Amino acid sequence: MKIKYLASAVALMMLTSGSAMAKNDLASFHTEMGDCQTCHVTGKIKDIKKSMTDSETHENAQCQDCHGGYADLVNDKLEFDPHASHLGEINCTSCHTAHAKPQLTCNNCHNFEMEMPFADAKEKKKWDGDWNQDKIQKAIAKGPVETVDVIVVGGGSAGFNAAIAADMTGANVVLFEKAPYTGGNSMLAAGGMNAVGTPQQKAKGIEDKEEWYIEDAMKGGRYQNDPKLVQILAEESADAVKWLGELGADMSELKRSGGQQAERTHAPSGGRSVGPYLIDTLRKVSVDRKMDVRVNSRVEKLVLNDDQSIAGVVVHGRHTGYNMVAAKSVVLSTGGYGLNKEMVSYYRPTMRDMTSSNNVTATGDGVLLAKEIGASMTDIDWVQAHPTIGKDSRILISETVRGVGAIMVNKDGDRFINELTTRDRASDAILKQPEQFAWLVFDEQLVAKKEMVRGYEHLNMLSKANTVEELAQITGMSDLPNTVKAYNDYQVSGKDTDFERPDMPLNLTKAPFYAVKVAPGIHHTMGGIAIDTDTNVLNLQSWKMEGLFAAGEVTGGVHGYNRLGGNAIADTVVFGRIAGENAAKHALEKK
Ligand code: MEZ
Repeated sequence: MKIKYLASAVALMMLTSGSAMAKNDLASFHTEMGDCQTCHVTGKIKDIKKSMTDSETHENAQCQDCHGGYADLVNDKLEFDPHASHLGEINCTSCHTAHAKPQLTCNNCHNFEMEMPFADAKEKKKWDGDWNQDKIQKAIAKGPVETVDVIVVGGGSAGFNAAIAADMTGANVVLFEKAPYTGGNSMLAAGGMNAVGTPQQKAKGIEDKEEWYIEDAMKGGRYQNDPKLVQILAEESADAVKWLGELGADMSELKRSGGQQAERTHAPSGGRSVGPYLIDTLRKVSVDRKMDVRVNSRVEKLVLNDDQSIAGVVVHGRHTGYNMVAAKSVVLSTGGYGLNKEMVSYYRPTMRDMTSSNNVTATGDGVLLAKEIGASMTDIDWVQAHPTIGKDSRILISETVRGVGAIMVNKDGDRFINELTTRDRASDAILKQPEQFAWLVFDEQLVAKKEMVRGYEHLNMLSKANTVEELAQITGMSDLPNTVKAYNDYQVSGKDTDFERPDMPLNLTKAPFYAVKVAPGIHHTMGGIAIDTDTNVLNLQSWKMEGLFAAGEVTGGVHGYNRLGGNAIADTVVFGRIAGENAAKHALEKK
């Protein structure tokens, strides 16, 4: 599929003029219109160097000044608007980079052809993989250039929740994000957030209990979870939904994820994906509270005092270089290592060649930083394959598609498992099917309930037909008509005698009918840094490392060997908040 993206009336003219087309980087394009001052504070190189922030704050404000905000960039020539996708309101220079290749392009994850303007700059000095030990040591020797109370490393949901909680506790906080945009893996989360005992459950008359939440998470994790962490997850989950509500997030929809006894996966209304929605809400809160959030800022070292307490970090800014920033507390919230090939090969060699639904940021930085200073790891080798990643793609087909009613069948159109089983079991079952893939099949009733399915359609991932027979013919699933008939009968009787699926909210009767081809791919790294119930990072002797906290996917213990759908966002919000509050209290006590 080709997506025509045209920025604005001015950019449209420039883009279609021959000379501008040849200059597919913002710098050469804009120098034709004026001098460097068009984008930078002054036109003089030495002043530009001094004035550049790592977040390219002035430069991005200039883009908006001339072109307007994202809403002004919507163009009727677009098949769909990439600005309204899961990226949310991120810096223009995240994707359209001035002097060097952008870090983030849609083609990193999507496998359709995408024409994106100003995305083809020359590869200049590589910032991405450049961790320079000499420069780190020089920055430490020079001493801190700044002092704050709390440093949060990583700007996904755990990081934002920690930073906001620390800010509300009265600490002076800086959040460093290595990517040119915040959001991390969380911004790709689709399904929702598990919580028990919420007003949302009460309003729908859903019976649920903390004991059931704990039982489900422990059973799903093959009883390898840390029960104390799971108890906190369950006990604090309703308050976490309330806190998100107070921050402006509507989590009013409810559904059931695999391995759960009740509908407890909370999501925004209208069937929208939870991740981009939540991250946009948290970003706005950080802006309203005037918090210090810096992108293009990669923490490359945790610095300790002689007594082994936290002294601060060395951060590598894309423009400002290597600097030490002092703080009494550091929160690690860098996410998992699902996209670090070396780490996956080392810890889970059997998954080395699997696709992954993860954001390009999921490279395990926090684990590496913490290990280097002697932190202990829990279940570090447990990696989750999500059963339904779009086949030959990196796009997650949310588990909630099954939760809302889709059936899962093999290449011949036969069901082979209870669709609402846990992810490990579903993935294993798919890998035992002929050609190791499956189809999710559903009808128009489901599409009407789940807005996110329209996104899959835009991405040309769906096969679509007016009858089940026609769908069977175009996909080669010869047994599908019989399977659908049997399933519809089970749905009416409320008893699935083939696979004992516990919940069948929809039948498949309303045209058009759809199918999407899926296969397992790396989704979540369950193991990571060992923490206690206050989110203190533990060392190899299980002593807490003073001033160092961690939350979210970078930690281990919460999910055991297998995470249930909806427990990742719950983990990031519950433990992100705890980490932020405790980090702030610790720093303020030590002041
Ligand atoms: O928690 C998750 O990973 C989740 C619900 C994913 C999904 O399939 O939507």
